[in-house]
Amino acid sequence: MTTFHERVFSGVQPTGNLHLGNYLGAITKFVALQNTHECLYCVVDLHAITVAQDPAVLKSNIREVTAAFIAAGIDPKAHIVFNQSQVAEHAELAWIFNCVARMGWLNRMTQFKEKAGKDRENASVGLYAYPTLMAADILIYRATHVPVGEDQKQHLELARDIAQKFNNDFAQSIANCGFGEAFFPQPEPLIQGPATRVMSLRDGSKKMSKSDPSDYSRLNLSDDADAIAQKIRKAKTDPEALPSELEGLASRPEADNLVGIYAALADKTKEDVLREFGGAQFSGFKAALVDLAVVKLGPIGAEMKRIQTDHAYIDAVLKDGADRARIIAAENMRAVKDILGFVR
Ligand code: AQP
Repeated sequence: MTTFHERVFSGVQPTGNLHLGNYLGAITKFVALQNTHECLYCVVDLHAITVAQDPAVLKSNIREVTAAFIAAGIDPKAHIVFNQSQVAEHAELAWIFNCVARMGWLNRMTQFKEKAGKDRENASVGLYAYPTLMAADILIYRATHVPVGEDQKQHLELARDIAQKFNNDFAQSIANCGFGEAFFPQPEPLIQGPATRVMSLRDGSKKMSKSDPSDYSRLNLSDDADAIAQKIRKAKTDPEALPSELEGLASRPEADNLVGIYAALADKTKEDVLREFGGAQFSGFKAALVDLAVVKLGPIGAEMKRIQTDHAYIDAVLKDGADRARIIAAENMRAVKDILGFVR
């Protein structure tokens, strides 16, 4: 068995409206992993252009995500923070993975079906091939661990399938090039805690998402205390009091969602929250949630806005991160070319 150096990679798309789901499902995990792993955190701008983007807005969104990373506690000196388009090897390896992945695998991807909707003929080829680029993002660094929200689980499984097929298809060449039994690791998804799938505040059956037309469906990281309070107060609930046991949330998606959000923000389990609030009416629970959310999110939002205005600083962080990422990516790309038999 080949053993791989443990390395974390993950990304966030610069598509605006960065929200609580992105924060609890991904960014808080990014922050925690810095203590135990070497980490690369990427603003995945090549993924963003799989749907139409206004160039000026895209630039601003790239800086917004970078500012959010730093405001949340990611240290761009100790780890690597960069935007994907500055490291050409992501796209280069993605092409190779397009030739490894099978049409049947991509045809099963539910995110493409959801995002393309009924107008599939008009979706970009990039939207369809999105998961092979995501596999390349991870595997160009031979990353072993990938913190993501639950919605990315299927894409991570595809990345594992691609890694395995590459290792199998080129097994002889991988050994001949001195890499032992496998060149790529099987990247492990890290999907843990009470908020791996934060739901819309307006509809407990829909994921909280950047593209929801209703701003009341999500808490944006840029929301101030008033907006946070208003959105939580207006969040959809049911008429029952909160249960004392987890089973009592089973068919109550909105209640389950708010309890999960509270638990994640308080760094507790849902059981802990229900022990504290079981029997309480939503009015009281929502007031406690507002206080907690304002304390936890308010300072991050304010810091994000402050950092975001300093373009020179952010752009320097991204350039420095890209320069360091490129060193790892270029070395792995050279190895892939040798394995494939390209002349270089
Ligand atoms: N609702 C969510 N709950 C938990 N985690 C979530 N993530 C996204 N939404 C939730 C996680 O955040 C990370 C970055 O996501 P992304 O920027 O790559 O893109 P996304 O999943 O397309 O974001 P949205 O908000 O869902 O956008 P749209 O509206 O375009 O569909 C990922 O780790 C993701 O799992």
